[in-house]
Amino acid sequence: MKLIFATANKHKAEEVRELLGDAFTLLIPADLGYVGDIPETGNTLEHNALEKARFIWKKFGLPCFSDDTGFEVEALNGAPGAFSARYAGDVRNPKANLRLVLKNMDGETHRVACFRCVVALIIAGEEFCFEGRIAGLLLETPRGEQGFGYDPVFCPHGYADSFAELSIEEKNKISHRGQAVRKLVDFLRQYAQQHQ
Ligand code: ITT
Repeated sequence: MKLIFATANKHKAEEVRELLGDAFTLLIPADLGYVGDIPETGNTLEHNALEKARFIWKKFGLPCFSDDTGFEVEALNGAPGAFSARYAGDVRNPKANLRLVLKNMDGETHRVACFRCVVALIIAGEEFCFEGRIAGLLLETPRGEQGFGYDPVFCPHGYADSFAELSIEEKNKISHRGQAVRKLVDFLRQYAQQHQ
């Protein structure tokens, strides 16, 4: 099955490609010649995930899905949340976002945080959402070179390593995105059987 992943984030695409395996041919908009913006204008992950998927569905009419992820810090009342990509300003700068979270959490001892991911799928014009969530602690200083975004400052509960110290395979096993994409795959397998 051919699927478009409505993302401009190469790291996400790499993780998702690993999760989908060979049963699906994964394309990103750039593979189809589209390198423009994919709008995400809402205040919630659900809104943004559906908005991104609808945009790409309208453009190409092929089964497509998107991923909207938020990093939610309890002591910041859930911020940066749906604004994770633009926390430090409209020009998306993951390093500046990470620095700003650390600055806003300076001196704070309650450091529980989570990643939440909503995957929105559109297939034959019908919309479905799948969610994944992982909780852990916000570290005081970044650690590790793998991953992307907020990974260097997030240590999942029960682990000694930050997400950026785990391999893609290890991160995928437990991550917000791993959970949501496994639900997507289960759904697509059933869907394919029912529509043979
Ligand atoms: P697309 O919308 O094109 O998919 P994006 O990077 O804008 O890509 P989001 O709106 O979901 O994606 O971004 C949320 C922000 O959270 C963004 O700054 C990412 O760097 C960060 N982020 C997303 N997933 C992450 C992960 O698994 N680990 C660490 N940071 C992540």
